[in-house]
Amino acid sequence: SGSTQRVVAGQRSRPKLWFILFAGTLVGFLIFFRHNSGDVSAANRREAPVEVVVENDQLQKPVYEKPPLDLGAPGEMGRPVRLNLEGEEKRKEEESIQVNKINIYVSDKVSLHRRLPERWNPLCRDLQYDYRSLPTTSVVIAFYNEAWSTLLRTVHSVLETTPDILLKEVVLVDDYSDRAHLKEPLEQYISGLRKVHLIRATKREGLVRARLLGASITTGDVLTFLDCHCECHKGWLEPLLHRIKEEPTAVVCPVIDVIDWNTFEYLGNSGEPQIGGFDWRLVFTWHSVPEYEQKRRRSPTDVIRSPTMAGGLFAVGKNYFHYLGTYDTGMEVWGGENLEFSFRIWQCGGSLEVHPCSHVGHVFPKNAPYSRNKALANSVRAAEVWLDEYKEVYYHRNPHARLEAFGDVTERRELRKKLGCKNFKWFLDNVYPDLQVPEDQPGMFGMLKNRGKANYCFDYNPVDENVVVGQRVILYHCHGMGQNQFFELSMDGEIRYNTREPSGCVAGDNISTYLTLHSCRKRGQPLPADQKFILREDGSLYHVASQKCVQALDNTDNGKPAPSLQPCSDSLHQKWFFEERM
Ligand code: LR7
Ligand code: MN
Repeated sequence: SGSTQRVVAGQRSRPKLWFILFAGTLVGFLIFFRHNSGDVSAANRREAPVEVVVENDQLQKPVYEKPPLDLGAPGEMGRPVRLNLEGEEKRKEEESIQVNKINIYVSDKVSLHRRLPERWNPLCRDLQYDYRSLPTTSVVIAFYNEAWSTLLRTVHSVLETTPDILLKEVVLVDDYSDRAHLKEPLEQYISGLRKVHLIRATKREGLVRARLLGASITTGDVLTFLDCHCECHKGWLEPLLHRIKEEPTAVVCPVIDVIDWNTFEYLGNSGEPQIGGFDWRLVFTWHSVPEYEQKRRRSPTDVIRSPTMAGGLFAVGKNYFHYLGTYDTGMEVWGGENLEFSFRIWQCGGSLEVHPCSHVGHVFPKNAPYSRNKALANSVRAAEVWLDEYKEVYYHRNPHARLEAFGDVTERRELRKKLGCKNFKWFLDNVYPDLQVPEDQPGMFGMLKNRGKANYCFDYNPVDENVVVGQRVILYHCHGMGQNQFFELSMDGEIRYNTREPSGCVAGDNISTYLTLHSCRKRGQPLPADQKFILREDGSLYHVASQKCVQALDNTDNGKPAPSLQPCSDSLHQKWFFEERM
């Protein structure tokens, strides 16, 4: 900072203003425009190019400056707030958690203008931007029944970290909330904030249509979406806009840091960020950056390609967003749209990236604050449009999904055709080669059932949901719901647990006799000897390395029935078969 740049004023090219019309569904809402008519016309006036020297510092000025730093204030610089409450105050705190699934009692104590600890790679500090040539953006924030302080901290953090010259407006979209503070008081409050608009849905639209409603009144070149409980770092926006200017078909996400729902501590670090993936239930997953991607990048400040996005925080060129078909408006409330959009971006010729120099914090609530039961139908829509033959792999692991009414996806399939998008196999091979692709050969997947111990199945129930490998495979009453009882025998002889990601493979050893889930080999690697099994004609499941057979055992060391490696015999307890059934 402090550098002086020579820039040519008035040279910036601006696309025409877009006002996108959504036929039918989204009519009749109220729009509150504040203080913007002057801005818009001024921005469109074209002056003859004159070479001027402008202090870059001046161009970096945010819409609002933060108030003076008070280091003693609760939560300042992202520090945790720990209150030892009793009696009435404790009760209030608990109630706020009950209602919001976030500790709003604590959030209310934290300044709406607090500063955050630096979290980007220090090399990011050296990146220079020509502010006049960057595209402008509109920030769209949809909310449903959000608490006051988390919502307004989001708004203030945008206004206080975003250079005025880059921000056209912040559009808040009220997705038909029913809380009183979001009515008149919110209108009152934002009427005092330059560049902030509020638009209300007249029925619950869900986050997809709510975001589109917000996008429809934006005037910036780039759309930047945020959740309504975020905090942006100084410098978060420039890398996103710069990348989109450089590559208009890139959709770029910030690094998403965690804000603790209970203490409002700002977590996250300046190391390599994580990227997005998914498992075969179409659940979003986080991954470390794969080696091939690290090799492709030339600097720690280069973007990181990501197969998928979490969904809430990203920037996309407005024209490109429309070219790609915005969102699937048949998706309701929450879920699925992030993977659908990710597949679409990649398969239709764009790229999805995380910029390591853009950091935004997000409050992950204690648990879901509202019903998310539309997520299944949304995921089925995504699968039906983008997965081709791999949708069977999804359905095998989510038998219930087949019964879900997902509506009509004809238009989305036509969009795919019109854009000439690539198939899902291309996506798996080229964008997400680390994902284990199940084979699902007939008769070789589903519940792995024992013939002797009737109605008992292979089951993997890790204590820690996040650690997919490392623990013992057990036997449990067959429940037929897929999930923990879904296994697959690959052509090479691995018993794979690939419902979740990363996948696990069953391994046996001579010492313990029990079976454990280990990491599967990487693509192209040889099969570890202890992971090879053969399901023989007679139903015996032969472990090649130990030359033993898998037997259903009741009297195990911990009393829980489990498969165990025993000398091969004719016992029905050594006979197994796969069953695919709900
Ligand atoms: O009906 C609704 N109407 C809304 O306007 C439901 C939600 N919303 C709003 C909501 O107020 C919020 O601003 O939409 C936004 C997202 O909803 P959240 O915050 O309840 O979702 P989430 O953070 O739990 O979920 C993540 O996945 C969602 C899948 O549909 C969305 O893509 C969210 O934007 C996304 N959030 C992020 O990517 C932030 C990082 C979390 C992760 C992983
Ligand atoms: Mn969220």
